[in-house]
Amino acid sequence: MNSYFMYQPQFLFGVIAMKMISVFIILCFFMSISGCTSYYQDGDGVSLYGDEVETLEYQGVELTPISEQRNNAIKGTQRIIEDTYLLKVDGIVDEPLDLTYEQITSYPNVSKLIDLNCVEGWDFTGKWTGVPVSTLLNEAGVQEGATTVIFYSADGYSTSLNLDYLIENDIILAYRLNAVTLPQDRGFPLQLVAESKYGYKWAKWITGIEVINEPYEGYWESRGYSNNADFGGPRSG
Ligand SMILES: Nc1nc2c(c(=O)[nH]1)N[C@H]1C(S)=C(S)[C@@H](COP(=O)(O)O)O[C@H]1N2
Ligand SMILES: [Mo]
Repeated sequence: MNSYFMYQPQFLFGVIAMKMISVFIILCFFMSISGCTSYYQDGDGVSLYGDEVETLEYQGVELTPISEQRNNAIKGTQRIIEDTYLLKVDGIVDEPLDLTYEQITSYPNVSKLIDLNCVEGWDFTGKWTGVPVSTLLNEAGVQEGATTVIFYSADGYSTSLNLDYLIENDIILAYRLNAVTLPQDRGFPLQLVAESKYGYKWAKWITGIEVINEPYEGYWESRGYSNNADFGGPRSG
């Protein structure tokens, strides 16, 4: 190549084009290895979930990352819109309630380290944060003779628990899991943290709470699963 050719416009144009292509390739490389994804984990026991930071340790115990938690709903993920959501609390109460997401998340909250144990044999450990069921029941005013509370879900699922169990164990309706907003596929806006009960008592996408004075069989309970559902106890009956 002679020096005359090197100063021709075609040659200079070619060199500039080559440089631009290299810069583009280098940029693509750095974007692909940087945090330009909605979820990642690092070595510090935290990870990003959307724009929130997921906690992977609580009270000295390792939590199961949400991405590794199992999920098996009868009709798949329900999509509940926060702005129009209302939680009904009714039945034998003095004053039925319709609570917005904002109201529910404004009550004093409680955090707990609890395992969910599905009756099928899998489990995971989470940090659950939410409002005690008793807070909402006190607001509504439970009447004399009430024994049972039914939880209704957006997918037609339902389950029930004894009023005494809910009060004595300070059972919560969780709206945060591992410190992030309960994800849509995990039951947004609320999942019942029915500690020491099989997973089928952990209603997700809860839209209604009804207080009654007789036993009630929910979705799986009316299909042969134990209505008591104590973890470790009989699965059927
Ligand atoms: N609304 C609703 N809630 C539900 C279910 C369901 O199908 N629909 N499945 C239950 C069962 S059988 C289990 S084991 C747990 C699983 O909860 P997870 O998604 O937090 O793992 O949700 C429970 N809550
Ligand atoms: Mo389950």
